[in-house]
Amino acid sequence: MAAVPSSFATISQAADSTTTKFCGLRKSLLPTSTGNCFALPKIKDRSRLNMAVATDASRFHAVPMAPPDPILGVSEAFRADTSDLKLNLGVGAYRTEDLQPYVLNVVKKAEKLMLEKGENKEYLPIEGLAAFNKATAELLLGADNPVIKEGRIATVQGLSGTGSLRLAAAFIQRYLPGVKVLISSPTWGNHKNILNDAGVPWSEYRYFDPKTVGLDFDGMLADMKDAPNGSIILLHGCAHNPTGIDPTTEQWDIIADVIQEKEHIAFFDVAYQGFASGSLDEDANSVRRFAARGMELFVAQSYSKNLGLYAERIGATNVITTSPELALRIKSQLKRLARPMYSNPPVHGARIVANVVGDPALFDEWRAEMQLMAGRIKQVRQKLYDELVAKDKSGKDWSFILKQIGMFSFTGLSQSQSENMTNKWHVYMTKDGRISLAGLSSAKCGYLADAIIDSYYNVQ
Ligand code: PLA
Repeated sequence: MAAVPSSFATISQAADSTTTKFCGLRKSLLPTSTGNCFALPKIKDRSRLNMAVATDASRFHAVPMAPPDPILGVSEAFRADTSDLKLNLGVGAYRTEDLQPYVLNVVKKAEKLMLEKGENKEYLPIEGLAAFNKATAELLLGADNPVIKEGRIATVQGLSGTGSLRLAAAFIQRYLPGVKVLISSPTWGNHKNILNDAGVPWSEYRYFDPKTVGLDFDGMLADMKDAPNGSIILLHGCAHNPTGIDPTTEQWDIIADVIQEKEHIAFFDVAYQGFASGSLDEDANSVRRFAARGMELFVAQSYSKNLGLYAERIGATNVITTSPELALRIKSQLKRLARPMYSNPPVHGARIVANVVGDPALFDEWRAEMQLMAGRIKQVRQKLYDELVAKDKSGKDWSFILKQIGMFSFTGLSQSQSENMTNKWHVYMTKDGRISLAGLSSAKCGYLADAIIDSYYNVQ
């Protein structure tokens, strides 16, 4: 393969992180609004200081109340509702047909093995558990992928998808300063928070077309072409959240063409591998096609959904680059960024993943359980569609629900309609009209269809 110039060519091997000098905040990164920071009161003379102490003893009195999180705040509101009818379709968390949380059998088996082995609780290295890092890269790319064989990947265990995205964002902020990340409109809301907090500039590319309830492919390509050369394009590897609309394989290839022409870097968020189609390999198709072209990539992975390890916070940051030597340098810098943020990652989830992926029998069982979960979601998707078509006599085309992929359905309900779903029907969902089908049972599909039809036709 011809030598490809790397976007990371100027990165040097990290020195021991304890000797790193950090020069302080750049002025441009200091918070400018009071929305998510607090301002210390300006106290000019001592009498005012005394009064301030007397009336409000806290130095934090200017801290404003933050709004509830648009997704996790929904679960808080759900917990507070005492109605028997209540249904939590907010957060994307898999429930059984009885609407109970589900711990995978393979996870229980792996944990039993771990207990029997009497594993210790020593610190992991900064980059995480070696067996996990190997397993996660292989799961993403396939074990015999040239990227792995040639050592062109830097993998660091992360704090699930969110933490792994955040680490990649910190790397971008430090080594590609000022480079803009383009995110889809709409996208998972936390992408914006992550980039904002990392001090990474971003803008949006068109993605969803409300008219066709499908992909605005031309708009997406046009916005990528319009972006400054060398931008970073954040893509959902599969099961786009919140729309449930993924590009086709042909469209992925065209997206890759544009990214290469423009010397952009693709940044994949892979939070649902195996959950979209039920197949780990199929759901990694987008990333693998890009990697096969020799493109440099960021990939954040999560095991929250596909292994049901939500609270274990296990995932990975991967950077695919052009040479093994550069991969080592990049990894050293990822470690240097991780050390002052959280020092080293938690071990439990990493051991579960390493055990499940590393044991052929457990691995097969995992795949079967994943297909079961993905299959149940497909079933309720179909049932919801059937109920809507049977109950809605207006002839509205609800088939978009069947075309969407993954955990969610993007219903097209407006904010006030979504509020009606919650206030009148006790159906908890995000205000952008997204419902998590992973939190729906077949038994509740009829009730949900009634709620959607009422909200759609009776609320402006
Ligand atoms: N990326 C995307 C696209 C996601 O949807 C989520 C989770 C994550 C990353 C991060 O998940 P993790 O940190 O748990 O690995 N989105 C959820 C939960 C399921 C959430 O908002 O935190 C959602 O309901 O959208």
